Amino acid sequence: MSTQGTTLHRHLWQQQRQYSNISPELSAVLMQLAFATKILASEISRAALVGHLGLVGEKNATGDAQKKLDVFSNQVVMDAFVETGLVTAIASEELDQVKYLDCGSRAPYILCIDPLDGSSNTDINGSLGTIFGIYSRISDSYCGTEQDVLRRGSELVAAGYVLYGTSTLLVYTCGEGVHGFTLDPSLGEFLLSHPDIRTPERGHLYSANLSHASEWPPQVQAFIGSLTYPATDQPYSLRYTGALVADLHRSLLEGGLYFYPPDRQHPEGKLRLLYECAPLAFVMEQAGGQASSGKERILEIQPQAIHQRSPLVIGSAAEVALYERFLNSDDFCDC
Ligand code: AHM
Ligand code: MG
Repeated sequence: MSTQGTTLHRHLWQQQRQYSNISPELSAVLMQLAFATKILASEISRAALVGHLGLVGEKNATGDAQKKLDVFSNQVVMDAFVETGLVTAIASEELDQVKYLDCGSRAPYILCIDPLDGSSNTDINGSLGTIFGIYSRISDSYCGTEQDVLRRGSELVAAGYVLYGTSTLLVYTCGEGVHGFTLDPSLGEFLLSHPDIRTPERGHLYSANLSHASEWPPQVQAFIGSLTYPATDQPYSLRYTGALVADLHRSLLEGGLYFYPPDRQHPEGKLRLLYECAPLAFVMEQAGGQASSGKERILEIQPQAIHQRSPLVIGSAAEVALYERFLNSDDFCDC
């Protein structure tokens, strides 16, 4: 089948006809996200020209210094859903509390979002991302409740990310495979470029911030040793951009893994479960890979708070399983 010229809209229409779990409203949520991210792609590309680089001087809910582009991105996402009747609640990295929209509208979905992932890259023209997860509303209340938001990743109905790199790429899953769309800026359309993505069973790349290695458990240090000085195989190469979406995307296409274990500054891990770990875990599992905290499957973790953090190891099934074997082995610890 030729994929040339398949817009995101047409693809969703076709998927909707094929799979009953993809409702017209869910497609509409994905189209609104695509619209918001087109605005972000445009703004990111000219941020240096319009004074949108640098800090705003505030910290967000999880203590990170907010960039001007963080605040802008969050606002664009909020504006994309106000008065649509599609989304009743939004949990965002940039908001202290859950934002309830369109109370009483019976809006069917919940959105968990990191509007601008990798924001340390804004001022150096590095890769950035947006990560999103969508749940069906379960409460019957007027506005939706926090219980609608605090859900296991296994309940996600859709998830994905947008990578703002050399091109802008939207990758999503509704549980029926993983599909990628490249933004054609001349048309202003996301066009299908990566149908039915499958991640390789293993790879030869890993992504991690090794500056924290001395603070990681000895099992993780031993794991890195096994990648760098393997007994038989070729050594793994390190690739780390500082943007989870960009590193994850490389693992998705080429195999390998990304991991962010707990360290002194982040005893629970750095990455947030609801709007970073779980959506990307859903994508990775749908593509044939795995995602874990090291101890349990990310999609099985019940969140207790909207900004809850988790350790993350995500990527090819073989490497994630190997990481877990190391982490859970007594051979390398003082225990
Ligand atoms: P952010 O959402 O505030 O940008 O934080 C998440 C980012 C990830 O994209 C990236 O992999 C990681 O934090 C980088 O952290 P570090 O600078 O500690 O390596
Ligand atoms: Mg992030």
